[in-house]
Amino acid sequence: MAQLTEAQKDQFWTEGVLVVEDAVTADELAQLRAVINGWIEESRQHTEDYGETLDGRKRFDLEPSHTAQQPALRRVQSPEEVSDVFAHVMRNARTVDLVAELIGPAIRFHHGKVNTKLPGAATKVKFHQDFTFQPMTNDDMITALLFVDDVTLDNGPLEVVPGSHKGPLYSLWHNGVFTGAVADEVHDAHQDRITTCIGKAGSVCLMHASLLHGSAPNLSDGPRTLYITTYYSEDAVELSPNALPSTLTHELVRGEVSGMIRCIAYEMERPEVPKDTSFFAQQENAN
Ligand SMILES: O=C(O)CCC(=O)C(=O)O
Repeated sequence: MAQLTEAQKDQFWTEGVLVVEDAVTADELAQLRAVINGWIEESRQHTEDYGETLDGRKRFDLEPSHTAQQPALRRVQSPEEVSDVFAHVMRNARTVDLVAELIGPAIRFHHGKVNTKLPGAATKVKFHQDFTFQPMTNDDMITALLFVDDVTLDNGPLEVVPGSHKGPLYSLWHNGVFTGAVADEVHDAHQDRITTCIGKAGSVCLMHASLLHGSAPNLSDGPRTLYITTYYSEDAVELSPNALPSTLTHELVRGEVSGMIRCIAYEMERPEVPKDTSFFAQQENAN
C-alpha cells in the first residue's frame, strides 16, 4: 500500500526533507520512551562516557555539564544492539516503508543513534551534511529522525536548508582538523534559507543524507529526543569506514539483494572516524 502521495515524494526530492506523522504506532512510541527514560536514569550513576560499541568506543555520550542531579546524556550509539525495542522499530516501523518508497524497494540499515537534548543541557549540533561522514557509491541515502517527543520551535528542532542536497558537498576539515562541521561562512551564506522541522511525537523527518542541517540547544523545560536511523539503497556500497559500526550494519530491511553496485560521480574529502564517543567531541573542535 502506498505510504506517500506523489506530492510528498516530489517535496522530498525537491527540498531534500519531508516530515510525516504517525511513523510509529503509539505502542512503539511508548516503548521507546520507556527504554530512553531508563537510560537517562542510569546515566545519573556515571561521571564520564560509558558502555561499549562494536569498535570499542563508548556507547553513552555525556555532555560536559552532566551531573547526577541534572543528567545531560546527549547520545546513545547503536541503541538497536542493546534494546529489542529499538531493533524492532529500526526493522519494522512504518518509517522503514516510507524510506523504501523513496529510495527502495531494497534498502539496508547503515547506523542508528538516539540524540537526547535534556532540559538545561546546552547540546547543539553544528551544521553539516551526513553524507560527508559516510560516503557511498551513490547518494540514495536517508536519515530518518523520529520525534520521540513533540518537537517545537523552542526545544531545539532540526534546522535545514531546503534544496541544499543538490548543491556542493562542503568540507568538514578546517586547518587540518576534522571538525564534523561546515565552516561558519557556509552556514552564514545559507542563513536566510534555514527552516525548522517541527511536529508531534511519532512523526518522522525524512532527510536526504546530503542536506545541510544542524540544531540549536533546547530552551524548553521538557526533553527533545530523536531516534535517528540511516538507511541506504541496497545497490550502494560504503567508501569509508562506518563511524558507528554495529552488528546490524548493512542489514537488508526491505526488498531483495540485486547483486549490483550503482555509482554516481562526486568528489569530497575523506571523513575521519571519531576517536572519542561520537561526533559531538569532533564538533567541540569547531569554532
Ligand atoms: O539532534 C539533532 O538535532 C540533529 C542530529 C544530527 O544532525 C546528527 O546527529 O547528525
